[in-house]
Formats: sequence, structure tokens, C-alpha cells
Amino acid sequence: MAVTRGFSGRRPADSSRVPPGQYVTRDFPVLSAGPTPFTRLEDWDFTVRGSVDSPASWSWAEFQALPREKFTVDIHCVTKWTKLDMPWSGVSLDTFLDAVATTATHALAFSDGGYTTNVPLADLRGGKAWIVDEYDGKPLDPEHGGPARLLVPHLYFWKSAKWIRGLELLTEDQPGFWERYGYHNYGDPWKEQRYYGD
Ligand SMILES: Nc1nc2c(c(=O)[nH]1)N[C@H]1C(S)=C(S)[C@@H](COP(=O)(O)O)O[C@H]1N2
Ligand SMILES: [Mo]
Repeated sequence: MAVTRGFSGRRPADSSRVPPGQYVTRDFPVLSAGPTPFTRLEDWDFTVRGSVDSPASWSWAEFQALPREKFTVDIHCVTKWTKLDMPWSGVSLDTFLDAVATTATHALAFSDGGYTTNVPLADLRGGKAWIVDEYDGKPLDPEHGGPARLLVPHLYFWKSAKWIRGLELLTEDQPGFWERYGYHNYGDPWKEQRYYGD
């Protein structure tokens, strides 16, 4: 018998794409710990600093000139929504990390407004993470992190720092904003690493 699937609200989970404890939504919720900061593009840059031979920085114009990738990924938020097939455009983190010499093992992403989040460097390399400035063919909405945000789709969405301005490379792990407030240090949605101790 045919079953009509609803196209709004909670849809049946495709278990191969939806991690445990998550539900699929068509919305794109906004989750910010503070007000949306506003930075003029002429004042914006992206910096890789910390444990590096010498820091590297890209202005907005230089960032725009970097090789760009368009890709579609599923996003999983610790508040239990999963949004499938999200189309983004941006620059692979490999492009930025290849510009510095480092023996660092971790990165602390930092953002306008003071938000930080930590990610092992291995999770930012190998085509697994990007700095994105477009969603669904349009410039990234300020409330979703525009002009540019980190995107690390294989980890819970709090690792995808909005309004990103750079990475501090570290030889020892250091927790970021939510990690200090009890979120899991790593945040693998497939292992339900939501909170400290999970
Ligand atoms: N700078 C900054 N980045 C952030 C946050 C934040 O409060 N500030 N919230 C995080 C959390 S908890 C989530 S779930 C996602 C939400 O992104 P969205 O508002 O685009 O859905 O952004 C993450 N990145
Ligand atoms: Mo979140």
C-alpha cells in the first residue's frame, strides 16, 4: 500500500543518512549565542596564526580569488535537527592550511563576536572542511554566519563557527566556547557525542 510522506515537519528518517537521535527538518534554524556581528568586507580577513612558521592572512578579495568548490552535504545539529542536501560554496581548508608550515595538532577557530570552537587539524584537512560564503547560490545570510563561516559537516554544527576570522593552530588541544560549557570535545554525530562524557 502506498504511504504518502509529508513534506513538512518531521519526515521518516533515512537511517543511512540520519544519525541516531536526530530528526530531519526542512527549516534552517538560527542558533547563535549572541547578537549577529557586522564586519565590513573591506575590514574582513581570514588569518591562520599560532603555532606556524609565519602567520598567513587573506583579505576578502584574496579569499574570493582562491579556488572554489561547490558541494552538497547533510548537516547535523546537537539540538537534534538534521538538514539533508544543503548546497554550499566556499574554499577548502586545505587551501589555507597548505599556506603555512606547522607541527600543530589542533585548531581553535575564532570569530567576530568572540565565539571559538576547537577541531583536530586532521578533521580540517583532506577535503572535509571549508570556509563557505554562499548557501543555496546566494551570499551567506548574516544570521547564518555571513560573510563567511567554517563548515565541518562531519561534526555537530556547533563546530561550524559562524563569522569566522581565522584559526589559531595549537600543539595541544584547547576547548572552545561550547566545549567549556559541557558540550563534547569532538562532537561526532554518528557516535552521539553531544555532551561531555558521551
Ligand atoms: N560565531 C558563532 N558560531 C556559531 C554559533 C555561535 O553562537 N556563534 N553557534 C553554533 C551552533 S551551537 C550551531 S548549532 C550553529 C548554528 O548555525 P545556524 O544558525 O546557521 O543554523 O552555528 C554554530 N556556530
Ligand atoms: Mo548548536
